Amino acid sequence: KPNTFMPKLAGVLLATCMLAGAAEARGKKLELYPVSDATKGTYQELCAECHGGDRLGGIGPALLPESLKRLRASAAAATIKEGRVHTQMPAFGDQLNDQQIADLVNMIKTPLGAMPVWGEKEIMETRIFNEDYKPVEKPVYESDPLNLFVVVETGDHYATVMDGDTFEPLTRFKTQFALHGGPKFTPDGHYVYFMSRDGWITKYDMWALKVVGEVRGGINSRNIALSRDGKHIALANYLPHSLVMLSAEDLSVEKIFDAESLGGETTRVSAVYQAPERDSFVVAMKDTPEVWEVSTNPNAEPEYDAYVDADNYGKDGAKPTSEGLFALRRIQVDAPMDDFFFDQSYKHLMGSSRDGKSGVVVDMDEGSTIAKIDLPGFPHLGSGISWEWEGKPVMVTPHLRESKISVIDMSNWSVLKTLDTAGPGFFMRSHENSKYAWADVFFGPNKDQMYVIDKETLEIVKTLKPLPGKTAAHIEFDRDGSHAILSIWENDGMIIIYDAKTLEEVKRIPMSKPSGKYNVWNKITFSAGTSH
Ligand code: DHE
Repeated sequence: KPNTFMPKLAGVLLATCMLAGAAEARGKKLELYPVSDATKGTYQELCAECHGGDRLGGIGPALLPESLKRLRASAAAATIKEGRVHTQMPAFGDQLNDQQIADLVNMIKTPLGAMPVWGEKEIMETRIFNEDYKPVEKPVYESDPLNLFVVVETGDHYATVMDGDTFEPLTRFKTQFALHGGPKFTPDGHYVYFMSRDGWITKYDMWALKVVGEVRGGINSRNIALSRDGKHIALANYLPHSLVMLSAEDLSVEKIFDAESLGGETTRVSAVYQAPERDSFVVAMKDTPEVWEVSTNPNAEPEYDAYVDADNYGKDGAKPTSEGLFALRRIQVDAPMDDFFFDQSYKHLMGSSRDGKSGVVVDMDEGSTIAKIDLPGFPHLGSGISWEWEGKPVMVTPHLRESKISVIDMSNWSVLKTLDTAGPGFFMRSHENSKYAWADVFFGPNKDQMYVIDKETLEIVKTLKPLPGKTAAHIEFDRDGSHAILSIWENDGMIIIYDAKTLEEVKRIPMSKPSGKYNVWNKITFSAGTSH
């Protein structure tokens, strides 16, 4: 049974013919060809034990096109040939020739013939608890439990828990392979939940500093959210097309929504977010023009599906389709929306169009689109942050494909200002107590730069280059906003702590590709300076 308490054969089967790799590198689609019986045999003989006979994963990760999208065929080939460091993926270069490796890459990049079944039974069979874990009455350390940081290190698949006052690590533990998205803390900061792209959810006790248990809720997953009361976990899946509700207490399945539009069209689920002010989850659908709101209030009023009886929507005579806990409300939008940003009241949702050219604002109470914003260059709304500027709220977002940062006036949903940068960015952060917002350059030759923006003048006031040539990304603040922590995104990377006022460096701590850092206080208070 796959679990993180046993040594893992995690590693991605890799590989490919150099030609195919070069084609992919140039952005061309990989030309797939039929998988031969010989290749299927090789897979069963050498790969299936760790990655599953069905390629859905086991002690090693899933080997499906959805899971391997970010891995070039040439890199996949190299992994098969040479193995992968920090994992137990062995090298097969002595047993397989280049063509056999290319054939294996072709196989793992080929979609499964049918949607894998991953229902309650399959999920529950993966659930496992840590026998070494014992609940504790109070934290086993002296540090302020609400000023701890969790640092996710995707270089070697570990996480570090760090004291936010002394910046001393308290512990470091093995995680599932390829965690993605922010870990989610319970409202009291006692527990935190991590998610891996292969759908594993890990419950961790921040007081005992121990893993509690794990469950695999999906085959290829996007992110998780925790309900306002900390009792329910929602998991957004690409594979299968589902939204899974789990008990945060014991990780058991509470409900599975098949992701389908009212018209019956199936869809991948892009992401799920907690809307604390609304006591609900808000869900982004990748392929259908709907936004879902799922109530986390057991006493939620009945909800009515608009198409059931459009004229009587919500009135006497219309048939309720759901009520109470997990009541589902569907909001129809013009086109599927990808990435979400919410204002602090969670009344307004901003989504980006899939072509990356515009932002759409939805009034969540009315369930209708109230504005469209021209925002070319793939705005990364999920990293957007907001603050008050000259008496009105502004939202500031990096762009994934253009070298700019956009400032949006949220009082009339117009672009107030555009800041030019030296490359597209990914993450932004600020803190209520800081006069600065930080934004990275994530792509291109200037990915070693980090901008500091004055929140009053809306100007870049400083460009930091902590380690020339090395990606500087993702900032998080400590609880009182007096320090900003930056990641150097390299396998032999580090975090760098800055005085948030003087912008002077305070400390460097080596870490293995610290992809994100999460401060308990900033996360549980839904600070406006952090992505939610
Ligand atoms: Fe992420 C958060 C989607 C690629 C690192 N990313 C999120 C969230 C979403 C998202 C919806 C918010 C989830 C949450 O925190 O609950 N990410 C996507 C994509 O659609 C995209 C562009 C393509 C994909 O492959 O899924 C994508 N993301 C990446 C990466 O390539 C990154 C840089 C490396 C990685 O680890 O995969 C990456 N994403 C992150 C991180 C967060 C994140 C570190 C959490 C940010 C935070 O501070 O909260």
